[in-house]
Amino acid sequence: MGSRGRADASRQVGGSAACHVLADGGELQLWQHWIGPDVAEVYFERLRDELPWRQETITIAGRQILQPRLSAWIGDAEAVYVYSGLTNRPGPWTATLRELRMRLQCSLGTPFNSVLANYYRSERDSMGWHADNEPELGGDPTIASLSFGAARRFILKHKKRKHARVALSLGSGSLLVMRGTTQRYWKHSVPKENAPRGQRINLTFRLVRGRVAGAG
Ligand SMILES: O=C(O)CCC(=O)C(=O)O
Repeated sequence: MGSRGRADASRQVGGSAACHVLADGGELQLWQHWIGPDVAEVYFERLRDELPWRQETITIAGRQILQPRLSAWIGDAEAVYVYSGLTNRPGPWTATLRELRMRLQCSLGTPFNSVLANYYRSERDSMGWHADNEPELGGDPTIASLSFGAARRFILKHKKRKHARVALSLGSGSLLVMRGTTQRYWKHSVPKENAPRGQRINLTFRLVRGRVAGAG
C-alpha cells in the first residue's frame, strides 16, 4: 500500500443510513458514502491490483457457462463455500481486505470471516438473480456489500410476491447491509446495462459457519 492509500484510507465519511423495511422481515441499510470518493478510488485501485481475479465456469441446469464477471473468494481457511456448483476454497486475506473487514466489524458489530469479490469490467458484466442463502451462511445471514468504481443498479425482488421490487443505485464508497429475512424471501441481481459504465468492484463480506456435509 502506498502512503497516499494509508493516509486517505483513514478519512471515512460514514453518515446516516437509508433504511428499507422489506416485506416478510427483510431489512436493508444503505450508506451512500460510507467511504468518501477519493478514498474509494484508492481502494478500487488496490483491490484491482491485489486480488487473484479469475473468470469462473459455473454449471447451471447441466450447462457450463463462463460467469459474466471476474471474481475472487478470500477468507479464513475454514470458510469453504459452495456457490452455483463451485466449491470455493478461500485465498488469503490481503492488506486491503483485512483493513476493510476491520472497519466493517467495528462499525456494524458483526463478525465476518470471508468475502466474495466481484469485478464488473463494463456495463455488460452482471450478476444474475440469486439469494445468498447457502447452508454455510446459516439462517438469515447479515451480508455487508461494499462497492467501488462505477455506480450500478442493484435490484431486489420478492421470491413470491410478484410486484414487490426495490431498485437501488450502488455508487463508489457505498455500503449496503442486508439483514433479517432478506435472503430467505428476496433475490437480488446486478443487471447488464446498455449505457456505458466504467469498471466496478463489489465486496460482499459474509460469515461462513463451517463446512457442511456434502459441500464438496
Ligand atoms: O455486485 C453486487 O452489488 C452484488 C454482488 C452479489 O450479489 C453477491 O456477491 O452475492
